Order: sequence, then structure tokens, then C-alpha cells
Amino acid sequence: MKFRKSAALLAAAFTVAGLTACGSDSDAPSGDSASSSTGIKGAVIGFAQVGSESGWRSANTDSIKAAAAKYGVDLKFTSAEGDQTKQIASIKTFITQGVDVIAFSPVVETGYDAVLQEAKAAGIPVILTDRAVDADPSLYKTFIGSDFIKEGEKAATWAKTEFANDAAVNMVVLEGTTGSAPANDRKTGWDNVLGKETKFKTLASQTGEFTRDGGKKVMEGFLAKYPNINLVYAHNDDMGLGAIEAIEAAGKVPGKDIKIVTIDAVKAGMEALAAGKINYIVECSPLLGDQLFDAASSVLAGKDIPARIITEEGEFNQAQAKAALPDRKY
Ligand code: GYE
Repeated sequence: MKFRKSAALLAAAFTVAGLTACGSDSDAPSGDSASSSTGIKGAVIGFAQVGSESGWRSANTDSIKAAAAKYGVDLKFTSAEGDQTKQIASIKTFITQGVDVIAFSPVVETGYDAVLQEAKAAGIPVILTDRAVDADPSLYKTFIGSDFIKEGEKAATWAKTEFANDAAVNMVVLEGTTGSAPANDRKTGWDNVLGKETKFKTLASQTGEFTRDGGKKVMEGFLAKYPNINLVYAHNDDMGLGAIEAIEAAGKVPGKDIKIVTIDAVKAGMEALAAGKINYIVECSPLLGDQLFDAASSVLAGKDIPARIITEEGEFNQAQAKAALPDRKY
């Protein structure tokens, strides 16, 4: 709490002294957002993470912890292990502790209204990272993360071209965590492009909980039931990697007998793509740490920030994965 008041005073002082005061810090990285993060040193920030379900999540956690260390933030980090009740309990603890900012990546989209109201009543600003919530937008300052609908559209656009000369495509879907924003939106995005294309037939669609093991088990069930699968749409790389194991165990060749498109572009996914076992990956960047603390810094300085901060990302075929792998950070 103390930090918020002093940060606001500091911001006021900078305004009076003019912009050169900010520019005089020779250690500050260049660019507006980076220089604003220098004002967050010592702030107490509570971060309630989803869990540790995937390679993406590990990279996201690393990014947040590294950025906190870089900016001198006092980070209180908790992991809900995929349990919304546990995540809400830790947000409540942050409120009781009187942290300066609360950030979290919601496990699912709904059910956070009451705790967001509590944070607002306590005067603690909330920043959402990675996943959206279905709640009144005035209850949080911003949502930093990817456009998951666009990701689903990119995956489907690839499939449309890849199977352009096929009369029929038998698809199975490995869905992310039921009720989570990326699972909901990656389905919507896919349907936006291919929902009306009758030649794409969804044989089955089931959650693999965004985990490798979940993807493997669900795919084993699909393979046992459907002998004629042509395409797997996995909502993340980890489930696609699990599907590869199941396909190989069933004596089929992933990437050839059964094509696979996934989302994330974590290193293990990119390696499978480079090896031809996955056919296409849409990128979803987990490196949100710097953006989070830039936004928190602005909020604490009393500045307005955009209600939505969208992450830039690409997409990869096999050749592009091979070229990108040596420099891949996660
Ligand atoms: O795609 C998946 C992770 O919310 C964008 O969660 C994130 C998703 C990511 O478990 O791998």
C-alpha cells in the first residue's frame, strides 16, 4: 500500500521536473515501457499462476520470475496447479497481505467476479496476464496476452490449404482445459475458418488438459475407436507431443499418416516440427514478464494503460522451425 502512494508522488514529481528526469537514468533500457519499469523497484506484486501443466507454462513462469528479479520487484508467486479454488484462495491472501498489485492468469474464464470485487474494494489494482476472464472489465486494469481466436484461425487456415486437394478430412481435436480462455477461443477461431466446410469432419473432440500425458491418453482412445484419422488439431504443443507417442505406439507415422497442427511453439514442439512429426505450429508467446511489470509500473505511477495489450506472434512450418530453433529462448 505504501508503495502506491510514494509511486504516485514520484510520478507527480517527474511530471513537474519534465521528461528529462526519466531520461537521465543511464541504466534504463531504451523505450517508453522499459523506462517506466525502473519505477517499480521494491513494489510487492502477487502473482497467482495457473499451474505447471505445460512447457509453455514453465517458460511463462520463468519469464515472470526473471523480469521480477531484473526490475527489483518483491514477487509473491503462487501456483494453483490447475485448481480455480486454490487460485482464488491465493488471490484473497494477496488482498489480506495488502500487496501493491495483483496479477494472475485465470485457470478458467468464469467465477472470478467476487474476488475481483474484493480486490477493487481493497484498492489493489489487478492485471490479467495470458488468459482472459468473463467479468466486468472495470474490475481489472488490463489484460496482457495473445489473441487465442486468431491463433485458432491461423491453425485452420493452414489446414484448409494443406488439405485443399482432399475430398474429405477426418479430424480429432485435443482440447485444452475445459472452460479456459485458450480452449474456448482456439475452438472459436478454428470454427470461424472451417466451421462451415463440410469436408472437415470432427470425429471426436475431448480435453487433454493441456498436458502431454493427457494428450497421449486421449489420442490412444481416439486411435482405438477411429482407424481413419487424417488430422489432429491440438490446442497446445504438449498434447500434440503426447499424440505423437500414441500414434507411433499404434504403428502409424505422425506427420505423414496423421498430420498434426498445434499451438504454442515451445522448443520441444519446434523440434518435433523440425523432425516432421508435427506439420505446423502457431506461436503463442509465454514471455510476458517484461510487459507485466511495465504495465504494473504505469498503474502504480497513476498512468492510464490500454485495456488490452496483445502479444505479437508468428507461425512455423518445418523449414521455418529449423531456422528458428537455434535462437529459440523457450
Ligand atoms: O497454450 C498452454 C498452457 O494459457 C496460452 O496454457 C496458455 C496456454 C498454453 O498450458 O500450453
